[in-house]
Amino acid sequence: MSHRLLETADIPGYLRDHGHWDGSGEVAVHEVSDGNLNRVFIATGAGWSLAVKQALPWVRVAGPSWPLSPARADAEARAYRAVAAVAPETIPVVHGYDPADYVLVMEDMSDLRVLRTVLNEGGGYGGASDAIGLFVARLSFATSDFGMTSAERKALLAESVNPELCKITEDVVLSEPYLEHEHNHWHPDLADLAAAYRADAALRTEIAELRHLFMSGAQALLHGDLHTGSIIVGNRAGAEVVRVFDPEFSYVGPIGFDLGLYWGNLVAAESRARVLGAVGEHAGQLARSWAAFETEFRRLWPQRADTFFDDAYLDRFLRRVWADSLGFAGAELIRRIIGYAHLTDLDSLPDATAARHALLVGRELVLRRAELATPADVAALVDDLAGP
Ligand code: SR1
Ligand code: MG
Repeated sequence: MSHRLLETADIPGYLRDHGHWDGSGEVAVHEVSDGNLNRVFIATGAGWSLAVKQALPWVRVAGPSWPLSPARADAEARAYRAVAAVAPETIPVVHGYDPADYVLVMEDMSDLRVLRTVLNEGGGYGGASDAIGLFVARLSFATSDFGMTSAERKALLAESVNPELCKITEDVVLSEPYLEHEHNHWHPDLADLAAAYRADAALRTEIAELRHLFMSGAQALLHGDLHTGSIIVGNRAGAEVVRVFDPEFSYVGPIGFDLGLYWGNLVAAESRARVLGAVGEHAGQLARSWAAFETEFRRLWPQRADTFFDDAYLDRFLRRVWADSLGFAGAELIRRIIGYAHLTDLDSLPDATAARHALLVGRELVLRRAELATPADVAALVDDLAGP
């Protein structure tokens, strides 16, 4: 049975009927849907405001021709619960989840700004990279075989499957850009690279490995779509605020997928900044997010549930996470330039110079992820491909 789809006029009644508003005074509602999949409304009353997010039975930007189960909202609610247990300051306050109509009622964050928008306008990262490193470390450690008993982990695996959203990623991120597919599109000046990448056997094999890792590498609960459009930043009462939102792609997968998506988006922002004559912060931000992640993961390590995993294994595990992250960063860059869902960072520029740079960096990150050992190595690669 299909669920009730909310329109702007339905929101006050919905909030009253579900105990989020006592029915007194006026309520103003406006729609702020921005992401590819869902609808979001902001309801404002006297002295209060709330965000109402509903999953549609299709991909919002494509419409009913691309059906998609609204059960993705269950995955989002589950992810918020998992993060709330270990890093509540990194996510919005969730006031309630209604599984019958796939509605999340959350803290209104419209006083904050999406990190991608801030960067596109020439702003800086503030403490976003430290917060992202901490977010990934806390969530991934707590939901890994290090942070849970074997039995708890099996239960987590069983309850966290998110097949339709995973299939979207397997398709639009980790295969379609390397095939002829109607979803793909690119700037005409990049037709040479799009064709070359489709014909590149070495690249395809490496992407196949990353795709298989995404499908089978059940290391920890992920956000699953941790790009700079899933991060909101600002200042409240004189304190910096960074919040991660939109975890509807959450499932148990390889930790490097979350870090990698963030890193790919750092590179895209860097490519944009350079063509606009600004100094990008990519290198420092990648180093900061990795340091925050590694420091927190190592801090938590003595709490591991299974001490057969020794310190030498931790070193090896983190090296793998590093290399996986670089590979996924490269795949994210490539799909955002020649695949289905593009980035305003690059598409809003007058030509394809920045996109070409990011596309070239993407390929090298995928192919050379095992040999790029440090953030400085990645910074050198980004510099080298920018030309003189
Ligand atoms: C059809 S969804 C395309 C993209 O939008 C989401 O934000 C994810 O990044 C997904 O890959
Ligand atoms: Mg999203």
